[in-house]
Amino acid sequence: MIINPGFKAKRDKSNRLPPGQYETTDFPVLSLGPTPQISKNDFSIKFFGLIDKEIEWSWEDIQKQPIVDVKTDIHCVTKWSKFDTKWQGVSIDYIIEKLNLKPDVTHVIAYSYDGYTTNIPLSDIQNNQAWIAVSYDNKDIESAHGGPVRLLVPHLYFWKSAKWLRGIEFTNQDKPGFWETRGYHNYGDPWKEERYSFDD
Ligand SMILES: Nc1nc2c(c(=O)[nH]1)N[C@H]1C(S)=C(S)[C@@H](COP(=O)(O)O)O[C@H]1N2
Ligand SMILES: [Mo]
Repeated sequence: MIINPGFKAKRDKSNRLPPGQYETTDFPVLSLGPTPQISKNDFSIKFFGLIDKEIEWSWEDIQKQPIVDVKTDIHCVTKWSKFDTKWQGVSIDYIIEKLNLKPDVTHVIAYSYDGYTTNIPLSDIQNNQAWIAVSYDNKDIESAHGGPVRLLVPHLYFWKSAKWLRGIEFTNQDKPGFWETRGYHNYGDPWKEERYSFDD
């Protein structure tokens, strides 16, 4: 039997480090520009696209949704990995249940307050793989790390986890985002080292 090495490593707790990564214990900040300051009062997030009815939540609305704890390793394409980061957030599964997606949805596009976008296949944000994070270690997410609300998709390189999230579109078209149109890999699996588009 041939075992995919990435698959094996993912399940082997003694090897949590994807190829080419090193472990860091601090939390580096990686942003393409200045940190936008979005107050909780001004914040809202919209879910739109190929769905029955759009949902728009204020910060207060999000607090009324089921918020779960997520403990996960994260992997940045610049080669740092951080183990056991602790977030609190709303599962995308829960949001998808409410939205009633059209059957032709294949991708989601995350939109951020700084103009950043990123594309993710629908199947990668389903089944307990992605969250709308509202706090980090039970404290507000620092602005530099994407507060008030960021996307968390930890099984892909961290550039897919859009900071300062303001919307998620459900679409039947793949729309490569900020980094994906600038040479980063379209999918970004850390276990396969899908860093740049020539890593195919
Ligand atoms: N809106 C937005 N989201 C973003 C970015 C950004 O510049 N803008 N940078 C991405 C990149 S390249 C990485 S590695 C992570 C970094 O998150 P951190 O600053 O909390 O470590 O956020 C991702 N999300
Ligand atoms: Mo990154």
